[in-house]
Amino acid sequence: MNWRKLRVFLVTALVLCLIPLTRYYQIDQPLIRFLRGSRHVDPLSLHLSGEFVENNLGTEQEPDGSVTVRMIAQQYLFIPHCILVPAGVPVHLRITSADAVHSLTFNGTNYAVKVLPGTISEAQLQFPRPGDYKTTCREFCGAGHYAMRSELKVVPRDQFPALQAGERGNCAAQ
Ligand SMILES: [Cu+2]
Repeated sequence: MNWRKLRVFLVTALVLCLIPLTRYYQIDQPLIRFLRGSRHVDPLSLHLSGEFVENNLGTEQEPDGSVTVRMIAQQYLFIPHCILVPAGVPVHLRITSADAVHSLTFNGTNYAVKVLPGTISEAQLQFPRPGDYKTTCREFCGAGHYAMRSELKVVPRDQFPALQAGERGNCAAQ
């Protein structure tokens, strides 16, 4: 094989490798899915099955006193729209996107969580004092990006367990 042929071969091989990369979201990748493990979710079926179905979203009390918050970010809202957590306890946030890349930020804090479709973003948060925080999307995600806001309500720690299970999930009832 002479150098010219080798060069043509290498360029062709490179181009053939680049095509699948540009079609990243259109191919099924069993190996990547396997390596990603449990953090992988299908953005198209979030509302149908799995961890992010509607009645599983919001705040859940864990046996050790901490809470887990599950959310979905989508153009142009966060679900649930208003979340409720107790003050001074660890908050495990699990959030995924139904469409574009978003970024959930809690105004007045340093917390910012990048949210990507196809994977679960996890963050450990803690809010020392009761209060209301505005949450906004800080990643330009489309025409309605600037309206993508929601709320976080931090209630006193002893008040939270007294709430009914249905009232803990989000602050719509408050
Ligand atoms: Cu957004």
